[in-house]
Amino acid sequence: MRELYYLTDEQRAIRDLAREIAREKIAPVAAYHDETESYPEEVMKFLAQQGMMGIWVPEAYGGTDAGAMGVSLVAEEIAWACAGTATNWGATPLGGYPILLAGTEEQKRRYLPRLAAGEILAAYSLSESAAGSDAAALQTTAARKGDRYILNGSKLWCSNGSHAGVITLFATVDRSKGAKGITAFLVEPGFPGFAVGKKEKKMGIRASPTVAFHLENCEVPAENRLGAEGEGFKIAMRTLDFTRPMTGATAVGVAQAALDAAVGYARERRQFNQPIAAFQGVQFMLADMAMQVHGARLMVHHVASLVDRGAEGTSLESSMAKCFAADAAMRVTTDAVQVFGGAGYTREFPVERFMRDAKIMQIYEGTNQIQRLVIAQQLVGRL
Ligand code: COS
Repeated sequence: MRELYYLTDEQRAIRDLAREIAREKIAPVAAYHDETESYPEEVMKFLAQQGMMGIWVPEAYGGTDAGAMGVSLVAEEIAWACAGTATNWGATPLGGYPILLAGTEEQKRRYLPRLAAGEILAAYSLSESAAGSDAAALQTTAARKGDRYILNGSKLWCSNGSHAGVITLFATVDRSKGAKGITAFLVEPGFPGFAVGKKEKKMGIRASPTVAFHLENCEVPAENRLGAEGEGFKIAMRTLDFTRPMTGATAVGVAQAALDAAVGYARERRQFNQPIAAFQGVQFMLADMAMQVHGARLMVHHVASLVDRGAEGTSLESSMAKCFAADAAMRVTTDAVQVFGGAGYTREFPVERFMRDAKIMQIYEGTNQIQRLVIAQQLVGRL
């Protein structure tokens, strides 16, 4: 594929460094961490050493300020090698972006430099057992008591939550107010009353821990409230507008990896005295896969460039990019398994992992049904 002419030299340099790390350090251990469901500790440390944790952070707080495009480029490259590692990496911009959006100067100075350096990682905790797609229905409570808030409840499905030094966690100060009661807090795992709960056993992205949190009279200093009481839902949604393109980019990375593997295998594998790539049926599959990957990437880059130009209200383009890219990844990885035939169904080849990993892209950061709902609401309004 031809070079993407619209990238700046800086964006190309960031992408090329991420590509090198992904191919040399991450790809060789991806199958191991998938198989053993273990945390890629060394890889995460290396990403931090190479300055990859701070690309979304402004220079004033120690980052490289590469914006949504930088985040998308890096997410794609890491996901090409290991979608679980990309999820661990992406949890920090996801958990940290609310600080950029709504943090006080003091909060920014306290957390952003450490996040940029990779000294601590972040996570984002919105979901609960009864509040998945219906995020505003969350039940975890926060009650002000003097100079602190007391939080009670349980959160679910937090990516990289067990390894985060700060978690942007959403609770309600008044359940009767629905979305308008939701408030964001910066919770540290050492706060009294905070505990990490069970780690899910998952189909894919097994290098990424997905955990529950339990808050039992958890004490959060009032200075760790992010934004005003009741502003949390909007902070949560605006953050997702920023990070859904990153999820789309993760899906593009997995899809590109599946396409690369399928092309390589189709050229090598011989049946009926010729490489299977010589059959038009296989060629058409590969051509459709390539168009899906390319289209998804362009949608992701389009919304990333909108965000970086300071466009207001990118929900439509963010949801389109996330939804299209995730569906593309599911289709492309499924077809890659088909091109590999029986071999693709075994764990000797990576395409079955890509297919399992792609599935979560249609679910996390808002299911693709929720994305379609957001898109439709932008088209026809609220009826
Ligand atoms: N940016 C800013 N404000 C937003 C917003 C956005 N992208 N989306 C919604 N809001 C505001 C609305 O404008 C509304 O404000 P007002 O009451 O002042 O008008 C408020 O938030 C409530 O919005 P809405 O009524 O649309 O909320 P719903 O309860 O209907 O929920 C969906 C909206 C379904 C889109 C939301 O719950 C959602 O995204 N769910 C999926 C959650 C998710 O992605 N989970 C995974 C995340 S963890 S990785």
